Amino acid sequence: MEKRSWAEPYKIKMVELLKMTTREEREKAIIEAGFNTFLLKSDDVYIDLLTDSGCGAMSDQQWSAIMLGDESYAGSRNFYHLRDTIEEYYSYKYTVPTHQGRGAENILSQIMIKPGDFVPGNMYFTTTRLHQELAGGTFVDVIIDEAHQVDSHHPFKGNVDFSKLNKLLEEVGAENIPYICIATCVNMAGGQPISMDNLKQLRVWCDQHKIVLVHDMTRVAENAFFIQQREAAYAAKSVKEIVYEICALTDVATMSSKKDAMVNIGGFLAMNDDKLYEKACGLVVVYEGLHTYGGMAGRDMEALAVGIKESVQDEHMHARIGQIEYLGEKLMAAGVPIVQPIGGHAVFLDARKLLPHIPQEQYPAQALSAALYVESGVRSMERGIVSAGRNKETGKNHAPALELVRLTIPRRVYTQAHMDVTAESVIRVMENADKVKGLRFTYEPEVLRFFMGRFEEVG
Ligand code: P61
Repeated sequence: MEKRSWAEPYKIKMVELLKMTTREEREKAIIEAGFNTFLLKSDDVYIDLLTDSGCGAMSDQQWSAIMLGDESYAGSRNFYHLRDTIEEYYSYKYTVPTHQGRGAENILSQIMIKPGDFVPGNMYFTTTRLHQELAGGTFVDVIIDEAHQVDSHHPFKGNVDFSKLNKLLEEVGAENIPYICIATCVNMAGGQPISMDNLKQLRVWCDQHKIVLVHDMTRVAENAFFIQQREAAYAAKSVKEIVYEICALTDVATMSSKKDAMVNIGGFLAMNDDKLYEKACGLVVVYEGLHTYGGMAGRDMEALAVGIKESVQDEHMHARIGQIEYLGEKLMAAGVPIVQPIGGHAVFLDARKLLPHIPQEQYPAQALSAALYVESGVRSMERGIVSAGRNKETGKNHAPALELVRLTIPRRVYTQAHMDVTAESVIRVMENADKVKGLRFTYEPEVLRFFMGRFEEVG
């Protein structure tokens, strides 16, 4: 009975057939892909846990919305529906659509950051930090220490450490901090939430120092669910109410709609300040498209408006997080080291513990991710030293404490049996861990090297 408690609040109407491959085929494919799962062809993948981005299953309501696309160049009715939905569900008054999250990050960074600025945040995210750096800023990590510890059971590892934030303020002054960027359900920490209490304190801090509070709301509904489960004052509130309250505490939002909101493509920048909106409109026409479509088709804006409504339903979120916990608990029961508590969008394997014989400079998480693919056709993503890249000043590798492999669960796509197969595959790799070899770069791109970098085995 317990196992079924998170059963999905939907049934399957259409399926996509998967190709099964042999071990020999996968060994060949991973060498051709330079031991980088981003470079595999999806046809060679059985269970695709690379990401939860843009690969969720849309509902019949969303597919119907696609047929209501108004593809007028200017003033599409789908834009107005989307704008009103964002205000209703997320509180933000002005919306600038973008092709995806990083489009919004680009515009925001260019408008708000001047060279020499510092931008604090609750752990780095790859594209977010890069856009801050391209605008001349420096990212500063102000997340609590527990977020960097795999074994810490802190219920809100996404929280901000105010001593770190105040130290930065003293060192550089409020005039050099254009904003603080807070992610809900922090991706690189393992999908870990920030508490409402911490966010409220942050609101006070921002008001005190007149610093803008930016919200990376890519996974806000997942964060809201954890607040409902873990923060006593919110136990009786709906995910929808909590989502609204989180957003209303912040000034500006960047969104990759490809995650929580379950569309295949899309994003937006949203805000309440009319001056900022004016500036954003000035830039969106340069990089994305007219301010009433940004980088999106009318049909995609319509599907997004529907996706937003579906994403905040309690029963949806219960099943969503339930599935991730199911996989995580199965792995823990078999002794597989994973990030605790189990997070919002993925289960994160601890590559340091799984492959203690591979030093971090030989990219253990990259090697583990490749080995898991060869074992069973399950595709995962490295989230360790390769993803962290190099320090922009010194050129040295960032060496993060977290050396992880992310098993990311797309929304409404895979079944419990797929989770079982995934767990069995990870366990088999763990049993043969000593056979996994370290890697070295054969091609290292200058930025976001994890996307297209290539490797070979060491020794
Ligand atoms: C992901 F390997 N995430 O998790 P865009 N903020 C946050 C995200 O999670 C995010 C973006 C902004 C992806 C896709 C991806 O290093 C990587 O719509 C919290 O992807 O532009 C995206 O939104 C950017 C995978 C992005 C990566 C960067 O799989």
